[in-house]
Amino acid sequence: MERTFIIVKPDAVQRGLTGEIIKRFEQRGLRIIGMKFLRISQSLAEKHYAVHAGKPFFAGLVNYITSSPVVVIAFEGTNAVAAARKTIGATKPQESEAGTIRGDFALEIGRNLVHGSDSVENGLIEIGNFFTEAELNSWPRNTDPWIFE
Ligand code: DAT
Ligand code: MG
Repeated sequence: MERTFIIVKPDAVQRGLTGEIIKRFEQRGLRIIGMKFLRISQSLAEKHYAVHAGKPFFAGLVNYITSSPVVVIAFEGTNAVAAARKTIGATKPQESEAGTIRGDFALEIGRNLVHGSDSVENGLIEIGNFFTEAELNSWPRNTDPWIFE
């Protein structure tokens, strides 16, 4: 079962979109296996976005993601990484399709509401950065046979 890591970013929490965003992944069929509400530290933000270190937008990105609390979620499901990315929409909200989270609720790249892992490998690394093994529960959901073939 594939895993992916989601951040409901500060703008989404501030705008009261936390429930709306979690709902979209849940109704897609992804199974929550870990979730918490926290303020991301400077060092954790720099670790999470290490691939973007040195880019012109890096400082602003770290500043944004640490600016107020977020909700972090680990999800499980078939093709969880690609499914979540599709549900999130393109990085630049002006290119995000209507019906995606960013296409429905965002206008600017620096306020794009949600993070989703871009590969299975990175998903596992990101989950490991935010959760201990004890905080993750891969549980049998009663609806699983109606979502996973
Ligand atoms: P995504 O969040 O869709 O995975 P990404 O990993 O390429 O996108 O970049 C991480 C975040 O960094 C993205 O959500 C917004 C910001 N970002 C990316 N490219 C940017 C750019 N050219 N200008 C400003 N912010 C950018
Ligand atoms: Mg990314």
